[in-house]
Amino acid sequence: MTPPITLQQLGWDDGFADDFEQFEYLGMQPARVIIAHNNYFTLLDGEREWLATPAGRLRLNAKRISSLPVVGDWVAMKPRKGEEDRATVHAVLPRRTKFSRRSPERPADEQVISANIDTALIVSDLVTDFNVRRLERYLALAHESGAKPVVLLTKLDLSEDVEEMLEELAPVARDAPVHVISNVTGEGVDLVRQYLGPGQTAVLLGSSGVGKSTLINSLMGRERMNTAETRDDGRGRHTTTHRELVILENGGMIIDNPGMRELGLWDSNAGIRDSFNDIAALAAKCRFSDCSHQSEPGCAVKQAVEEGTLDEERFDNFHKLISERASLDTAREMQARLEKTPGRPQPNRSSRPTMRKKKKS
Ligand SMILES: Nc1nc2c(ncn2[C@@H]2O[C@H](COP(=O)(O)OP(=O)(O)OP(=O)(O)O)[C@@H](O)[C@H]2O)c(=O)[nH]1
Ligand SMILES: [Mg+2]
Ligand SMILES: [Zn+2]
Repeated sequence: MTPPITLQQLGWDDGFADDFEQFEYLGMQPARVIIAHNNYFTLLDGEREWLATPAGRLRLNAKRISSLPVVGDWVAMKPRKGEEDRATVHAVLPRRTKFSRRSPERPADEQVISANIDTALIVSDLVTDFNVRRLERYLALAHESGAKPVVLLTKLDLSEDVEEMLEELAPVARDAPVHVISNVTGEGVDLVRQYLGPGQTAVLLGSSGVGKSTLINSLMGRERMNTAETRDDGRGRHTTTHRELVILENGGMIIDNPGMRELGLWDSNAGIRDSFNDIAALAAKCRFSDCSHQSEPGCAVKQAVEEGTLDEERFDNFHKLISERASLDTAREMQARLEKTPGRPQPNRSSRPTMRKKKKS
């Protein structure tokens, strides 16, 4: 059991209280989602834990799966009569920040992974997982989320060419801080605590096996999370299977995630702009203001690639993310058109027949 924790310690403040006011009149109480299981959630309300499911109406009115609760969300809930520790979630309060990807199952839909996060800790190891192009992708998603992106490179104890990797990462991480850590020797782990002050929430993102759950154990000084067996290389198997918000002793909060294989960009204009601001600065010098940096004359971006001041692979990845963004727009347009076709079932709606309310005259 989690010890009693107040709403304020969970990050509740006047802004959330304002958003909640309308639900208070309806006899609801606020709570934060700390674990997302397949069909239910664990909530903390400042006093105790609840097992909760979304109300039928919330499910029904959620045009998109992204409107349903996720870990980190603040929700309006009501305890269920006659059922101990059970509650129903009636609404999700507006999210201040959210980390989203394109749903692997429904490519025209957004999948929100976690909400109300202050810091996105992007984790890679320095051994088998290190890949600057993938980190570039994570950084674009993190920039889009509204949270502060930070890169953590684990397994320092096993790596010999750290300097080389850091050099490769510097033009990609840009303003995002980069820390190297070892969960075995403990080196660098304390650096992570600066992002985990009381009431602050960080999320761990990264492939399976990079040591996300092990880092939580290092921070807590005990085996709080299940981690892969030491001999397991972590590939092809996910040790963590659900998303969970863990509360540290000092009151900081950290969300563990299963490793993500697919990381398709969702709304990413700001994310791409911010994480590729070096390319944006060059683009301002192109002869044509709408230059696509492909074959136009006077292209400052192409010139930088030719001169070697802009890494060609970074430039290629930038194009890849931009075209992914365009393909998402197409998928969404098609979905919108399908939804307008009469007689088509609406996506993500319950198959239960709805009783139509008579219009008040
Ligand atoms: N040598 C070394 N091993 C580490 C370090 N951090 C984690 N490991 C090991 O890496 C393996 C995977 O760690 P996990 O913490 O389970 O990885 P994860 O990122 O949580 O993986 P998923 O839950 O599958 O997403 C375990 O065997 C850990 O003991 C480190 O800094 N150094
Ligand atoms: Mg894990
Ligand atoms: Zn150009």
